[in-house]
Amino acid sequence: MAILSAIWDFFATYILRQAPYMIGFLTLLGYALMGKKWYDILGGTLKAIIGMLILNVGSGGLTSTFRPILAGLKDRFNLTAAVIDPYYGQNAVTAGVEEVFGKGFSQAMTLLLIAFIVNILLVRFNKITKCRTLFTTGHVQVQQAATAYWLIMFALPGLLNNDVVMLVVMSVILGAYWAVGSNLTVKPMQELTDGAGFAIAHQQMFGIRLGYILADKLFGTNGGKRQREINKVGEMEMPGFFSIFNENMVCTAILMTAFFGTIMAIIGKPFFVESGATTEENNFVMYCLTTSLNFAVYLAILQLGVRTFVTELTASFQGIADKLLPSSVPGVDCAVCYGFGDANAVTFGFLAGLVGQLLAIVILIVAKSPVIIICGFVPVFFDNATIGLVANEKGGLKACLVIPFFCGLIQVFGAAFISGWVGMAQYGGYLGMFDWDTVWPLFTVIMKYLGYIGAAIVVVILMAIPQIEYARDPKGYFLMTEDYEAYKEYKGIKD
Ligand code: ASC
Repeated sequence: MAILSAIWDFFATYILRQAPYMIGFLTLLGYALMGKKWYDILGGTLKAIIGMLILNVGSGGLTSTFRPILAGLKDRFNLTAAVIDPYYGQNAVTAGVEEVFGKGFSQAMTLLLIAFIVNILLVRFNKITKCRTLFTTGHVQVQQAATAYWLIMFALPGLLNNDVVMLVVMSVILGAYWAVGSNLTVKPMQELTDGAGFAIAHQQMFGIRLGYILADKLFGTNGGKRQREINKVGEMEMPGFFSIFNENMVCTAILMTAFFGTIMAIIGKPFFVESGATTEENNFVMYCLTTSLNFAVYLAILQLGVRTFVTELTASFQGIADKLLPSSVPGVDCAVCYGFGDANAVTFGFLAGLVGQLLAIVILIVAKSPVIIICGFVPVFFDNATIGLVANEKGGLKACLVIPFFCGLIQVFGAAFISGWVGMAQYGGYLGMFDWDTVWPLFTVIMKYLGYIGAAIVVVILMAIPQIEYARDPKGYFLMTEDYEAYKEYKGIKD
């Protein structure tokens, strides 16, 4: 028993919660189930792990470079503000959960494990549930389990009396959200990647589907019902000077230098010297330039990581889909889709979202809101870049700018509302990603006012979503993940 528990602990800590090893584990399992030779399994597994580690260098580099800059705005303007960022959010839970609810953080990790099992079961029985996606992004699951733990305890304080019931209720809700949310991204991702065979398992899954629908309805061809030329980023003829913007690295470099250069200039050199990011002797303009250019560098690294592991993961997952989880695809980090579609849409989506967030923050300050939010890099970049990329695919440049702009507003207002209401803002941060500023606050309101009936309603709403999608296209629904070429033929989609 002790050995089993040690193995389980090791698995939970070093595999399940570490995306590179989780992806590696799935690749290994998939290839083994396909009966591949041991050296092919080894090679594929290593490529999957290394690819994901490279992706982490890119996304980690972006976050560690640009997070302090945005957070610096808080100091520059002497704001007492909650930072919306998954890591600040997680710290807020660790710091406050004992004090507010008298419960330890470790239960949130138990919640993660049980919710993951719920996700597996929902996919295993997808003939009934219609859920096709397995969450594989462990670090995100930790952050979400922590936040859900707080929100649900706040909404249903009666659960505090019985740990077992509490964990069961929470796991069903969170596991259903993982399965249903990532399932919502299957269609947008299959279209974006021309059937690469993955979904997104991240923090803006409802946002992706909403962006996809709105981009099509408002800016696109409305499901093919309307003829409209959509001008996608990257497909437009840019005249003269503007033609250099077609090159992703150049475009990112120019725009980021303009934006971050301005923000850094506003914050001022002393802040960066004090925080140890640069020195008094170093030229500040050159420092700002290099920092801004690094944006393009990290994006390029991130895309290299995606190219390294995606094919391995999706090819090997076929073994899992054939033997263990029929018709399923892996749900992966949102950054994985940045290797597809138009890379400039990533940059435009992010900037439009940043403008939205900054405007919303100014509105909060002017309106003297009791909770002030400061944008964290992770929500403002990873949410809006992802939604922008999908919106561009469906509705072109206008969709890629307008939809993330509104997402930016919603993220700040949603986060201000929920983090103030549930008492997380005073611990300095909130998860703040799109779904957690929209769908989860809604769930929390429903549960707070309707109690256990509300919790049941939340689960019913979640479980109804894949059923509705299935009912609208029973023939194409599973075909989309099983055989995308056949699906395209059936739908009459041209290459
Ligand atoms: C998150 C989070 C990160 C990033 C990363 C994006 O939500 O916690 O570290 O997004 O997953 O690639």
